[in-house]
Amino acid sequence: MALITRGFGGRGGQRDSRLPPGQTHVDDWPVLTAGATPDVDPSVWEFTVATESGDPMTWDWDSFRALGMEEFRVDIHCVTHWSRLGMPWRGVSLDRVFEQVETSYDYVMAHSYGGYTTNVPLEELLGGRAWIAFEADGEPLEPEHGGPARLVVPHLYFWKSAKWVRGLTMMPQDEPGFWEERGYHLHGDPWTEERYS
Ligand SMILES: Nc1nc2c(c(=O)[nH]1)N[C@H]1C(S)=C(S)[C@@H](COP(=O)(O)O)O[C@H]1N2
Ligand SMILES: [Mo]
Repeated sequence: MALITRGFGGRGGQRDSRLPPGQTHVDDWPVLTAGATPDVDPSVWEFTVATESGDPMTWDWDSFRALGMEEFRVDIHCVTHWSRLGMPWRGVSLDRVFEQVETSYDYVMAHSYGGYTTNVPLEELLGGRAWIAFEADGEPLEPEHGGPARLVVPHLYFWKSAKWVRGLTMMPQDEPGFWEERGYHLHGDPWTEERYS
């Protein structure tokens, strides 16, 4: 039986169908951070969702994780052309969060400790497609990878997966976050190469 190493199919002329156009598979996990790594202790970590009601919802470490931790295995795609395939994670689905949130707004700005922001349409955070992750590769998230908690939206380029996430703000219209203001695509679908605008 012939064994094909996944991700190196290009050599044999057969490309891994899990790789979006222009992406190369890596086995390591590069760190990409604009600025310093903030030091966020679980004892002070909070997650806040702000809506048009003016009365934000806030969870602490234990109450947020009690919303329901699940395991998920996904591929991640960085706009700088690397992808990691089949990564195991643990976290809380944003479906669990939005079961508790009342809003008529359709867009979300994710906010991080340290000031990073990124925008995502609400619909794309629902339907089992986005999580607040606490573990990756079977270990608590390293600080450099966004520990103690990060957003993971694997069907969009990885810059949408805000590290050190602290909350979400609902918005009536789509607005650019940190990288989107600096030329990255407002949406960021890797399959249609929405890299830059
Ligand atoms: N808070 C924060 N989140 C962030 C970033 C950042 O600089 N700050 N970089 C983004 C980018 S551009 C990428 S590719 C991924 C990288 O995540 P990693 O360092 O865990 O690979 O995080 C995204 N989330
Ligand atoms: Mo990135």
